[in-house]
Amino acid sequence: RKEPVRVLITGAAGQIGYALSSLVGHGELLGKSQPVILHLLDIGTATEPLNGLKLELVDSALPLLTDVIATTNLTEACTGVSIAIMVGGYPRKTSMERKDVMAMNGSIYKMHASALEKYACKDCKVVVVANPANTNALILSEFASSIPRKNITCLTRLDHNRALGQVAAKLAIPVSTVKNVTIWGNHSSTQYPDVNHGIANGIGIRDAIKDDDWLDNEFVTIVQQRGAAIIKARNMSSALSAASSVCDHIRDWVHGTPPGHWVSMGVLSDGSYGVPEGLCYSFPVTCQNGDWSIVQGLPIDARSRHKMDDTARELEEERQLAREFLQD
Ligand code: NAX
Repeated sequence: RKEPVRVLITGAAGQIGYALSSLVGHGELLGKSQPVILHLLDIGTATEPLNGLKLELVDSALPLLTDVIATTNLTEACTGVSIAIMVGGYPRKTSMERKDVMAMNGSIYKMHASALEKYACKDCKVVVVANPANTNALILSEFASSIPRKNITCLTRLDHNRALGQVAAKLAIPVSTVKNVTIWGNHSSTQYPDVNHGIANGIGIRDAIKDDDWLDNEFVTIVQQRGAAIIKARNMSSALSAASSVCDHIRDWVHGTPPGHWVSMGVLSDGSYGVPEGLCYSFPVTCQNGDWSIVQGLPIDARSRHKMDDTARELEEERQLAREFLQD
């Protein structure tokens, strides 16, 4: 039997944490043969639901779940973890843009960064889910400088999966036959869901759908606004799909992407595709041996260039706001 891996979920008493901890216990994060010890962190006001979650996990009798540590102590939560899933923070409510929640979350991410730096494994892989996810990840990387920058990412896989789902629905084909869409940029309404290099049923998505107008307009808007549509429908933000996408993100990162497939991840830009260096920007990536690399050489047309630059500009503004806020 393999040694258990310690997995941290912050904000575990929230609605994503509720769905995610069960998926992790079922092996959706690290595979069906990898035992895990769940470290569930939340704040004092959430102590009761946090403990309730632990009771439910015990009652689920999950064979892969070696132990559950439910705590409001940041040091205990971070100690020895090699995967950190950062969900804790204030969720976006209807009519709130990500910038509105930035001030609330910036200071949390600074504090969590210091704790991870001190107590987590040195090669800990981090995915930030809490919004503004890209900028929280950037803050984390700046304040946890001993964790390799490559190990700090943010979740745009939900947007990627939403794009796959929309293409599959339009063509009435299984989602498993659609691949290689790309989410560029920010996990916000400026993100650019790009199908120009995507494949559906073995042919280019544009050739399969034969409706460039839909792909260039309605499709982009649906994907960009999907989070808002879920909030409108549920009166709560996405939880099940977010939890499922976190598992996809980490599993592909750790176990690798299948040959010929790429996925979208928010990673620190090395300047690829003219994206300003150091921004946490969503790119097309492949993963191998526990490392991601940006897919290189995709041709970018003028329309795409414009949208990629717009979302980069928003991230630069967020970075500036974060710097000002964290200096105060
Ligand atoms: P919830 O409000 O249900 O849960 C958040 C939890 O975080 C709460 O239990 C709260 O007590 C806890 N928390 C607050 N401050 C904390 C701290 N300092 N340390 C530890 N825990 C703390 O929100 P939920 O719906 O689960 O969403 C969580 C985050 O994910 C939000 O920021 C949300 O905007 C973001 N999302 C990001 C997505 C993405 O694709 N990147 C999609 C889904 C989601 O909207």
